[in-house]
Amino acid sequence: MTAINAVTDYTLDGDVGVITLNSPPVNALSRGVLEGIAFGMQAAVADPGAKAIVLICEGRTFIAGADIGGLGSRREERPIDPMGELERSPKPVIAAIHGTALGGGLEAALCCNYRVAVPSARCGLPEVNLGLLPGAGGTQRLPRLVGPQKALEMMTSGMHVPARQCLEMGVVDELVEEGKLREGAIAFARKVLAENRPLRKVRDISEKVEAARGHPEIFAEFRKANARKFRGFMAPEWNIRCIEAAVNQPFDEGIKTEQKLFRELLAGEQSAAQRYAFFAERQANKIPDVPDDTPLIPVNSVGIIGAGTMGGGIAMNFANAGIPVTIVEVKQDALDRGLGVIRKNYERTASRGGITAADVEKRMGLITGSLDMNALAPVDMVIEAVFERMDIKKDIFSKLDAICKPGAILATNTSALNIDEIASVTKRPEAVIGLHFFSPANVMKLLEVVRADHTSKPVIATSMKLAKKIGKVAALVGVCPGFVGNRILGQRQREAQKLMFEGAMPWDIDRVMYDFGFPMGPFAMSDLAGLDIGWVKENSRGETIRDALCELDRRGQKTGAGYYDYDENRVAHPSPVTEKIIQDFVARSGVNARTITDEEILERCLYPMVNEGAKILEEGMAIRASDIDVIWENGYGWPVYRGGPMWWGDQIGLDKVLAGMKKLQAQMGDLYKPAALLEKMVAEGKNFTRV
Ligand code: T1G
Repeated sequence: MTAINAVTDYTLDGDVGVITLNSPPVNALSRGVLEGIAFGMQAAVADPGAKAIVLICEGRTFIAGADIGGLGSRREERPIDPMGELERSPKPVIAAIHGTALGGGLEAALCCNYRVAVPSARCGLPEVNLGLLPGAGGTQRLPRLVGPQKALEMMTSGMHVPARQCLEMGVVDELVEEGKLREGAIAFARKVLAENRPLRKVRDISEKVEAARGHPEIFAEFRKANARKFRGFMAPEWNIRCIEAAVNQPFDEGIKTEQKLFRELLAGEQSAAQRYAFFAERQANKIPDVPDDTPLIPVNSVGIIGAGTMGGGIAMNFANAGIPVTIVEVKQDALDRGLGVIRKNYERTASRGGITAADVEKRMGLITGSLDMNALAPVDMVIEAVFERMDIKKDIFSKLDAICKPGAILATNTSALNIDEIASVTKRPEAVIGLHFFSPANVMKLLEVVRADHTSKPVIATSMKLAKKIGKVAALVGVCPGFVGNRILGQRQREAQKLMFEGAMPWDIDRVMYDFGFPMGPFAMSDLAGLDIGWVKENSRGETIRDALCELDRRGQKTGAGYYDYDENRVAHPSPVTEKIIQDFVARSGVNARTITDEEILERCLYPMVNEGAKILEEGMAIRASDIDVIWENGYGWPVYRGGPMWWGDQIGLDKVLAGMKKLQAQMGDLYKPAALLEKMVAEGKNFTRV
């Protein structure tokens, strides 16, 4: 065995030279890995005993892409050409794939003559999720292997394709036995030699791209079908343009196009924000006083109290992860209804091909209904998801305390109530934690894990790990009104309401939020959710615009009218009825309505969010600014290409945010008082997220 460098070694196994990379955690294409490939290839090519070459990785995965943290940093180093060394080899080169061959990792594999993989492996070009595109030839090679349509789907979604599908598409040439990748790859190399197979280069395979030449409709139709999903993002369009180049330009010209468009994205604000978001999501799992080796509590069974919208959605998360769930209701009809909704959700997913009918039955089989809380005695964790009333929650937790086994975690899904108060009725406050799911709980990625005063470190560590297991993005927050996400949302909602009394119409405010990149604005959201949440007809006195609308039975989309009028296709239209109601309210309030610019609407809605984030950090209700950004991207639709409220505040300039808050404070009082931390950051020339 020859050490090529610190992360690469070369061995001759019979007549096959094996280059092995070992650079934890994911064999990312650091300078060392790149040199390891280049110099390892030179050694293998020079080795007379090697008739074929295998490129393989130790650890959890084949190369999972470029070293994202190092992207964009300029370093003057000796030029090397690892991809060229692979592709120009005079001996057959076989990539041996396990784990996830992603981005530059798959691109390296595509420079090899052949690729083998274990069935559990997955391949993808997910650069789009980082606001980028494959910058090492993948945009030109992948379409040549799989055709432009599949390349469009893979590269603009960033999907990880399972090995079996990769085999069917031609990305992988053979599946080898699980756990025997090295042997399988060497055997495949020997087969290539024995059959005297050609030194096939992906760059020379042109049938599929030539067949697409002269059919611009492939791209036009794809763009049209995905316009809504790609709205505001640059990277999907730039990926599409590279695939068009693969179809219409010779390979080397296409590479030049790829390089040009890659550099444009890498230099842009969107990719900087999306690469920040990638690390922010992973940083959120790191809790300074809860070390990685904190013992975990096994959670192999879960109880849910409440089979309503939230309880049902939460239950699905665990069934999806193969964890048995007992869901408890108080009445049979509520339980039956809840289980029926779960089944319907699964069947809808199956009808779209997302899961199979067998998956539906398997997951439903993991969910047991009960009317008896004692059924929760053996479970490892209970999540309470009932009405937001403290008396009801206290009653439930005192019962759970008596029923559940020692060591069971008692979690509440409350979105705002004080978890310390809930914990106070139990003898095990150390086992009480908040797991704040977002509706629909089986869809929304965000989970706010709420640490109460006495919550133990094992319970926190277990909850954070469990979040990842059920496919959630978790952030640890503290006990305060609205925790972090809703507390910041309250700032935006208040300003939106106030702007209506100053002359802005709901559709003006929604448009500004939509154009900023949110999926929809606050008023469209309210119409979707229903204006009558918490509204009681008998007590309604028309004191607010919402009351006035509900009293006219304008309770949102479900009644065909709310802030907006909805046509038969549920398309929202500004409503003269709503406009009149608002104008009457404004007239009665004595305020002189004025024209409010889009810029003022944006600042009024977003600056107080940044300021509230600063207060949250001051109070220790979030560990770091990027956790706040993770929460707002994954729970409230903040556009990931804008990084999150705290990243955005840095981008705008905290001095500008501070000046804006001071101006509002001077005009409208201390509600807009700048956070001390915001003042401090500006005084010290610091920012929240830029490292
Ligand atoms: N670069 C640097 N660090 C990375 C990394 C990467 N590509 N991928 C993962 N990590 C770190 C991550 O920060 C974490 O660190 C640890 O590895 C485990 O990750 C030229 C330009 C591979 C599916 O986009 O999708 O190639 O927190 O917690 O859930 O065209 O990581 O432990 O300190 O996510 O098992 C393209 C990104 C790059 C893949 C594993 N590649 N990574 O998921 O573990 S751009 C990607 C992932 C590119 C070329 C272009 C996932 C994973 P720490 P993890 P996981």
